Amino acid sequence: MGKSTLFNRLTQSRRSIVGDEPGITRDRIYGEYDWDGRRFRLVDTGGIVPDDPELIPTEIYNQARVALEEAAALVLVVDVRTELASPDYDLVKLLLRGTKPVFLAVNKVEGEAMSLAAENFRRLGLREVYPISAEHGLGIGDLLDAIAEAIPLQKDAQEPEAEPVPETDDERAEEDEISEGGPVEPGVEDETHRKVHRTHGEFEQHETSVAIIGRPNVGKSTLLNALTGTARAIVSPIAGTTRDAVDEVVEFEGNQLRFVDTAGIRRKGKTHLMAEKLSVVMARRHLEAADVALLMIDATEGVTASDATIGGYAHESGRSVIIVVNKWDAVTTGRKDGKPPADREIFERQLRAVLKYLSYAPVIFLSALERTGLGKVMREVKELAAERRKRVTTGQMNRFLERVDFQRAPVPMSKRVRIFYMTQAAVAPPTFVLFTDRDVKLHFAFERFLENQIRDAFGFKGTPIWFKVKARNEKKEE
Ligand SMILES: Nc1nc2c(ncn2[C@@H]2O[C@H](COP(=O)(O)OP(=O)(O)OP(=O)(O)O)[C@@H](O)[C@H]2O)c(=O)[nH]1
Ligand SMILES: [Mg+2]
Repeated sequence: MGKSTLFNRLTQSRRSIVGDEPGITRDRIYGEYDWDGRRFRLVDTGGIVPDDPELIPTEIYNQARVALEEAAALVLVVDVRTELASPDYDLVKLLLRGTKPVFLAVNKVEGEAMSLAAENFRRLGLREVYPISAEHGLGIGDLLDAIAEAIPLQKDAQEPEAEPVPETDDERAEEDEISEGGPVEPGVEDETHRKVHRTHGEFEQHETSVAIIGRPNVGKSTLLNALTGTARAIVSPIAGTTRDAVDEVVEFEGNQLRFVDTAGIRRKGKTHLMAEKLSVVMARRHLEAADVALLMIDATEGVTASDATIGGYAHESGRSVIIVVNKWDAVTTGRKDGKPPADREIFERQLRAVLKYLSYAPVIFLSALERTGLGKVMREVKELAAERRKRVTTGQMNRFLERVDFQRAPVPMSKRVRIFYMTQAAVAPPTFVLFTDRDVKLHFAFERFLENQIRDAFGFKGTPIWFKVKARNEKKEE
C-alpha cells in the first residue's frame, strides 16, 4: 500500500540485474520496466510536485518541471478511498497545461464496489482513467498498454543499459503521487556523451564540466562561491525564478573548469522531503552534462540515505566523482556541542562503508565557509578530468593480461571466464571490451578483481571503469 508500490511493482523485474551491487541506492526515483518489447524509463516524482496549491506556482514547481519535461507521458496516481479536493483539480489543470498525455491511475481498486468508486474520479476531467491495484497487480496491463500506445516508438532504439531498481517503500508524504513514463532513449544519451568527449579529444584546450551535487543545505552554493570567488550563486533563491542551475567558469592552471550548482529550493515543513527528492532529480540532470561530480556530504549530519541515492546515480552515470565532506570546521575547530573533534579516518571509514560502490572516488575534507581545502578540489578536478580520458593501447593491454594471475581471483570455478584479449573501446569513462571463451555476464567478484588490477597498472583515479563482454564464438551458455 506504500506510495511507491506501483513504481516498485513495475521495476521489480530488473532487481536481479542489480543483485550484484547490493544496496546501491535505497530511495530510488528512476527505474525501468519492459512492456510489449519496449523498455520504459519510469520516474517516481511523488513528493516532488507538491499537492499544496499554495506551492505549485512557486519556484519549486519550476524545478519539478525539469522532471516533468523529461517525460513523454504523465501518470497521476490517486487513492480510490480519498475524497477529491481542490488541490487535485489544480494539479490536473497543471498537468494538462503541457502537451503530454496524462493518465489517471486510481489505485487500491479491489472488487466491484471500488470499481464504481473509481468512476467518480472521472470528475477530474481526465479521459484516460484506469482502476488499478498496485499491491495486487490488477489493471496494470491495461494502463501500460495505453501508455505504450500513447508514446510513439523511438527510431534506432537499441538495447539500453539496464538501470537498477528501487528499494524502499516510501510511506511518508502526500496522498497523491505522479509518475512519469517515458521511453528510454539510449541512442540520444550516448550521442551527447560521445559528442562531448569527441570535442575533448580533439582540442587541447577543453573545458571540464563539474557538477556540484548533494542534498539540500550541504553547502553547494557556498562551495561554488568559494571556488569562484564571486557571489553569483544564490544561497537563498528568489521566489519565482525559473533558473534551475547556476554555473560559473574558472581558469585553473590553463584549464577551464565549469562548475554547475543547483539553484536552491525553498524548504519549510512539508517541503523538506520534496527538496530532498528534487536534489536527486537535479543531481541526475546535472550529471548528464558533467565530466566530474563533486558529491557533497554534510559532516555535521554524516552520510544519509539521500547521499547514498545521489552517490548511486553518480556512479551509474559514468562520471568521475570526488566526495567532498563539507562543514568540517563545524565538527572540529568550530565544534560547539562539547564533543571531541571528529576524526578523518573514522569518518572516511564510515563513509566508505555506505558508499561502497564509489571506492575509486577520492575524499576531500574541507570547509567551504572558511575556504579551506579549495586548492585541493581544483587540483583533483584537473587530475580526474585527465585520468578519465586516458587511453591504454592494445599492446600495453596485452602485456598487462600476461602478467595478471587470474587464478587469484576469488571466483568459483564455474563462474570463471577465459579472456583471450582485451581492448579499451572508449574513454570517459574508460570502457574495456573483453573477448572471452563464454558468453556470460562477468561475475561480480571477477569484475572487481579485474578492475583493481587495471587500476593498479594504469591508474584511472576517480572514474568508474566499465566492461563489456564479447564471446569469441557465438555459442550461448548459462
Ligand atoms: N559551518 C559551516 N557551515 C557551512 C559550510 N558551508 C556551508 N555552510 C552553511 O550551510 C548552509 C547552507 O549552505 P548553502 O551553500 O546554501 O547550501 P546548498 O547546498 O547550496 O543548499 P540548497 O541550495 O538549498 O540545496 C548555510 O547556512 C551555509 O552558511 C561550512 O563549510 N561550514
Ligand atoms: Mg544552493
